Amino acid sequence: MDVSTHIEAVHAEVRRRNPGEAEFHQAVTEVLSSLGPALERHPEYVSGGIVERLCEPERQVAFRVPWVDDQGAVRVNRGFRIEFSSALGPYKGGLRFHPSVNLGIVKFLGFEQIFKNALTGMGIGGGKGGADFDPRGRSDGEIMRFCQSFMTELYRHIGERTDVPAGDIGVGGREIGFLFGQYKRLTNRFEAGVLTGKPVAWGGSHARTEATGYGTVFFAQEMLATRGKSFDGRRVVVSGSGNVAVYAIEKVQALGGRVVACSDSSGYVVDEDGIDLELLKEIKEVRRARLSVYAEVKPTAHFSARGTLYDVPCDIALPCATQNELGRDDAVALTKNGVLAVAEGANMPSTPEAIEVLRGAGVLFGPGKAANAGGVATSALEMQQNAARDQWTFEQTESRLAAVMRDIHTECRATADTYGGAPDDYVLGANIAGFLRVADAMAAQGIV
Ligand code: NDP
Ligand code: 2IT
Repeated sequence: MDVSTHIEAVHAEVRRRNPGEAEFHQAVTEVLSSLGPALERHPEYVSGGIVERLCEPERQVAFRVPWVDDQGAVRVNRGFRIEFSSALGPYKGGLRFHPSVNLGIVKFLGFEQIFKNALTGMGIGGGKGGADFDPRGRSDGEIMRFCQSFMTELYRHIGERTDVPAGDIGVGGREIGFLFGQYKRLTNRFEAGVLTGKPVAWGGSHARTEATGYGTVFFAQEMLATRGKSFDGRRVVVSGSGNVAVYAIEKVQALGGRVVACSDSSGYVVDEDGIDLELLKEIKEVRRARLSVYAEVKPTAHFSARGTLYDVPCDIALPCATQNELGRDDAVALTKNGVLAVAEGANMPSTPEAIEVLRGAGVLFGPGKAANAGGVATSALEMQQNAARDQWTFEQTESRLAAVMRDIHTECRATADTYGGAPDDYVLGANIAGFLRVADAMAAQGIV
């Protein structure tokens, strides 16, 4: 069978077998559309059924999560853990708590995670999980009871050598603490390496909190450097105002850029003075309030509940909120305003149509599985420190993160070049480089 027929057959089977899972289809389509040149050179991957096997998760767990709210009412959510690929190491990937979570969302995230984790070069497989639980407006007690109930099922599926969850949307240090406490109670083991993103005081790694946002900026910095440019003096917009966005903003500012806009699900703020990061952290992380409060407090800022922050003129855009938040019209607005680079801090934030517009206009485009790999890479560094019962300094850890991001950038370019793309085709480079690492391991491990 020729390669394109093979890819189309796998694609058709994925659509048939996973009906209605639009985001999963989108993630698979994006990867498969890059793999032709790799499969042409490696016919053994076609005969070995590598791509078919990669598109089917090794294991999918879905479970009931019952809990009691502060009024005494019984609530029921659905929890998931998709253990997608263990070719390179224990399943690894975050947990997302958001009302939009469903099987298709968790599978798209788990699928992306396989290639992202492979790109880090760090011996971690791919997985993802979460629940359709909405943490917004919930008390600490409710969050704790939910996390305990979630872990009461999840604990039997995870372990430091089996599957190592971490945070994602709606899951940060507070939730990881509650999840870890319940795991420890159920197993009677202080197994530090079973979760990453732990607080620094009891097994966490320095710089893990910052890692995804910092890493995205490091990746963008590398892309800009290939054209003799940098963040210094540049206007930047960063979507979202959660973990990834906040630390992306921090690093952009440290590199001399001016972040003029950020957002949350209720709208966006423009502050021509540059976003006041301490104020933003106070509002989002301490008060857990809406972003509109920022503009109520800061006279130079205004909040808009309509439209999109991609209309704000900028040199660099860092989408750090959620999937499919940057559409075709946003990409057109960005290119009209002369954007130089877009690096994805979020997972799959740009639609395929948006990517086409950006790449067509010659904009540097860093896809999430390369640009946001710094978070999971630093999780792998956390696992390493846990295994050695050691803790590195912030500086040591950050310099390891910076090196990983540089290496991923170099590998994406070299791979794109080797497989017939332009060196700045980071989509082709990331997909093929990640795929080859996983495919080699799968081929060596037999049909499992
Ligand atoms: P947080 O929960 O800390 O922040 C999420 C941010 O995105 C919030 O500002 C939130 O707004 C906004 N947001 C979430 N859902 C939507 C939506 N449907 N529409 C508009 N805005 C939305 O999550 P993270 O910062 O950790 O994650 C952000 C992205 O980065 C996700 O795509 C995640 O998968 C990805 N990522 C995260 C990593 C990590 O280490 N945490 C690693 C790699 C990727 P609001 O507060 O109003 O809900
Ligand atoms: O999407 C991601 O890479 C994450 N949410 C982080 C995963 C991890 O295991 O640190």
